[in-house]
Amino acid sequence: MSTNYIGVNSTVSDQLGGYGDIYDPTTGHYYDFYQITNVAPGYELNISLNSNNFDTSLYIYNASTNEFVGYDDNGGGATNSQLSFTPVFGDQDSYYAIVTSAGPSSTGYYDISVY
Ligand SMILES: [Ca+2]
Repeated sequence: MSTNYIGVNSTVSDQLGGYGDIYDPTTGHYYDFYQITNVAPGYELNISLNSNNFDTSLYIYNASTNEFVGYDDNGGGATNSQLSFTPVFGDQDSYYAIVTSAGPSSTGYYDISVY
């Protein structure tokens, strides 16, 4: 698993289905993983995932508890994703944002923001 990083109060532009991306042949989806850095526990985070190329889906995963703490498909308007969650003290370095598409075999450019 190749992991990228995104800090709080920043935006990353990347490509789903780009070189080195994870592809799961059982679901037909590409995935990009981001560890969220500079997290302050107890303060709500808002994550936005926008693309003009594909219908986005966004998951938030807590690697400490091994649980998904959030999922959104179209909460960001049109086919874009947006969700909020409040990081728990002690798990502030354990949160991952997982970028993928709603349907299979989708690729293209996107922006992910954490605020
Ligand atoms: Ca969507």
